[in-house]
Amino acid sequence: GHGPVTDPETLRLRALDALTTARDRTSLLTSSVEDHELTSQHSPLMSPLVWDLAHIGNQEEQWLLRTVAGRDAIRPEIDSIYDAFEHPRASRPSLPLLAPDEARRYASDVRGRVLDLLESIPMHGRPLLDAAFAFGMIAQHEQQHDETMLITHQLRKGPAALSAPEPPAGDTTGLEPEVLVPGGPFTMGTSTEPWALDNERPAHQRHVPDFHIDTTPVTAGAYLRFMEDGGYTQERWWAEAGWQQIRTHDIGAPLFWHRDAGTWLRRRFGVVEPVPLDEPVLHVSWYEADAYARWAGRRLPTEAEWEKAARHDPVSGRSTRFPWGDEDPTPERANLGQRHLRPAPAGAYPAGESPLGVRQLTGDVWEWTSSDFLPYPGFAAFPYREYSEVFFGPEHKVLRGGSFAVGEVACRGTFRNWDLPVRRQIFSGFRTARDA
Ligand code: AVJ
Ligand code: FE
Repeated sequence: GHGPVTDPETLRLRALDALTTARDRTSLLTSSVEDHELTSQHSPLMSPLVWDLAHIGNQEEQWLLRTVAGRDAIRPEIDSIYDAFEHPRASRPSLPLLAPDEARRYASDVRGRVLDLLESIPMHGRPLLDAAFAFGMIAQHEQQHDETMLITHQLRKGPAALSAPEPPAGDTTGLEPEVLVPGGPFTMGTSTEPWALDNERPAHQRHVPDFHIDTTPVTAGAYLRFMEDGGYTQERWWAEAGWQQIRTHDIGAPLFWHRDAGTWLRRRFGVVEPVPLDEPVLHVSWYEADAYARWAGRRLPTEAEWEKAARHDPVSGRSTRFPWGDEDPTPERANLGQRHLRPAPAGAYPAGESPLGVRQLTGDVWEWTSSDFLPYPGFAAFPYREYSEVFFGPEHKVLRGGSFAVGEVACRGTFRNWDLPVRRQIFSGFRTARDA
């Protein structure tokens, strides 16, 4: 269930569960390869995995032990090494990083002290403590780095280190290709979700005119038709900067795809397999998504359109927490939490559809929107400017919905992700829309 929980024991259990779930995943991602692979650089786009591990511990120490509990630093000399703003990812392998066993010991030392703190600290009285916010924020931070580490695993060369069961089957028979979302106001963002981050706040009214949106994310098969129709060779489909990027870097397919004897193959966590045509297309940039949409005679949805499709209940007029309602995600509703290491085919998760019948808005793939990452009216940075505020502006595009790699605690109908429009290593796909 949900609703404003105030009982401190319930809040403690929720925080404990979220922190423990995140740490289980972190442990798996950092123990499934040899230690020398934790310290090496798999891609200049990413940190060595051991940096993420100690950064997770360092953020937890800074927020929960120092800021919330007022403790002194355990290892003050390491703060600057794990400050994401001081060192670009490409330079992190040359920093004096904690070795894998030291990083593991540090993160678990911090965690032990945090769990002691959680047992005794009040769950109200300061904004950081209200509804255990700081603990929820730190669990989300760890899950976000677990997704980052999964991207590093995907970029890593060599035999598979991770495996997972297949996601449920998809079925689009009987599904209309698109859904009409009726125009009118809806509530965007939230002022009540206890662990919502600053950029999701506050709730406010938006007027969105009638529009149509795809029932499912765009599939690899549909994307292949764009490619076969010369999508990558015709400038007319491309934003100017996107055309520059694909020409400069000789891009002609999604990242991790290659052609072999006339068949398109893709590499996924160390396994090469034929591109599954019914799966949402993955690892495309905003420019590729935008070009496909134009070729299809359509456009990307705005962020407000996406959120209205995902949250607006036309019967009650209310915005729900998720497409299916207010209940937390379950394995029947959404592909989340790295439970499967791929998106489910289009049409999967009928139990997760929106009231208007839009599927797979939560989980599977991050969905590019046409919108720049901007603050909502009334935005206030909390608790630090470097989470969202410093990234607002036209250089970042918003992604919505969450991928199969996103932890449940870091996923809501209001959750906002953002990245540069050239990014392709992230678990990004899209769906298209059109004016009614
Ligand atoms: C919200 C996913 C863009 O990974 O850069 C992690 C999350 N912020 N540590 C990122 C984040 C600080 C952030 N994104
Ligand atoms: Fe971080």
